[in-house]
Amino acid sequence: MSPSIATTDLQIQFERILLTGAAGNLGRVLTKSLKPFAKELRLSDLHRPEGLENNEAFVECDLADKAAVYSLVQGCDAIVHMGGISTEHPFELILEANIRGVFHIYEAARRHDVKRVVFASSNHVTGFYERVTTIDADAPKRPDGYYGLSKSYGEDLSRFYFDRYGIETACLRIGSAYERPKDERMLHTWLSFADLTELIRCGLFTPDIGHSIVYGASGCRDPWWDNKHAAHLGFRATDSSERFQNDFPADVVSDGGGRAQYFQGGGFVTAGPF
Ligand code: NAI
Ligand code: 15L
Repeated sequence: MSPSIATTDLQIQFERILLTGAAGNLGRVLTKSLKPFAKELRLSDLHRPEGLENNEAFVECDLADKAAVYSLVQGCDAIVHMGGISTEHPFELILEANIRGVFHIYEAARRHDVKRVVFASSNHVTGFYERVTTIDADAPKRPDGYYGLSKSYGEDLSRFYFDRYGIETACLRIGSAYERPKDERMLHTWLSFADLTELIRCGLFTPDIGHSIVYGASGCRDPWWDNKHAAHLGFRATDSSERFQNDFPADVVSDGGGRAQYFQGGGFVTAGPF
């Protein structure tokens, strides 16, 4: 299906956006906040989220099931791919949900002529950089586990689908998207829900993004990530972790200590082996 974007009084909209991972922490937020971006949101997850309104279109689907993903994507003109395992786990589980899963999403996008994807990548693609360094999207990847490796694969896969088939993707290397930071590390990595929504809006509607990689963080005092290569997306954070600064003094170990406190990936760098 070709990307049929219609102009309304409010703003440009897609006909139907697929949101995977709709039952997850971020999916439940985005089910509401992405509504203005499409005439219809098609929601999907392994299980039906609680509290869906009657008119909300939900399709139960395991991302590891190729045929099911093909029919899930049919009729959509953009995809916001949030589904998958979101923390460090044994490789075999990550393989099914994240690696096979993202492949199925892109194959389905190719088959059904979907031309725009926003992919929830992660800061764990570069989790083995030290906290004292500031990196940009051109820094070589240094995944901090199987989970980070799966997101790295998703980024490479989406690059391939752009080069070969012209499917445009915004890869969002999301930091820590929660209502508020939970520890000192998240003063650097926090992404507010409002800024997450804005980042997705930029990923969906900015023309000619090709294949773009952008770190997803709100403002903070000492940023670890420089988004200079993603300036064309026009993302401007409106929130900042600054107001939580006093909640987490720098000299209090609040997120694991040791190697976890040395590297940007925090506790992910020491999770496992399984
Ligand atoms: P979450 O774990 O709450 O939600 C993920 C959803 O994906 C769950 O509802 C789960 O049922 C679904 N899922 C897992 N395996 C599946 C499969 N095989 N088929 C279909 N659905 C499956 O995670 P959260 O926090 O909502 O994150 C959403 C996305 O953003 C994830 O891809 C995560 O890796 C990514 N992300 C999140 C960050 C955060 O701070 N929350 C930071 C960086 C990336
Ligand atoms: C992620 O990629 C995870 O999905 C999320 O659970 C958080 O731990 C986040 O990164 C983080 O780095 O804080």
